[in-house]
Amino acid sequence: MSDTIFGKIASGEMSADIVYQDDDVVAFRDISPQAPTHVLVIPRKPIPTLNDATPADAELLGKLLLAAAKVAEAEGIAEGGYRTVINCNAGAGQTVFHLHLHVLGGRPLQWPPG
Ligand code: IU
Repeated sequence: MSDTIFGKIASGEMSADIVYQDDDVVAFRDISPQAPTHVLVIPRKPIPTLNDATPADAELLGKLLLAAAKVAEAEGIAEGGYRTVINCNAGAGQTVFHLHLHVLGGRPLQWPPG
């Protein structure tokens, strides 16, 4: 499988504005923010889409969510409200095929999303 730009960010080969990282996940600011806070949380493991996650990834998927909550707290948006989004495949707008969780907040968010 060819490496994506997010794989290169995870390995340190490419720079990003990293706000949190540990052994399993990396969180960095989106280069084209759609809200005052827009952070992407990725697993270091290169899973292309949510469809490619397996039961063996269950703990890792939980870690993505826990990291998102940690980022929200650090960004000061935990109490005001924030949204987590995983776009799965092109029809949902996925453009980078390395699983990533968007963390968006800092402004009122509409529902449903477009
Ligand atoms: P999507 O769920 O695949 O649509 O989200 C990809 C996001 O990755 C999108 O919001 C881009 O702005 C963002 N991004 C980035 O932060 N840095 C990059 O080098 C690239 C895309 I390429």
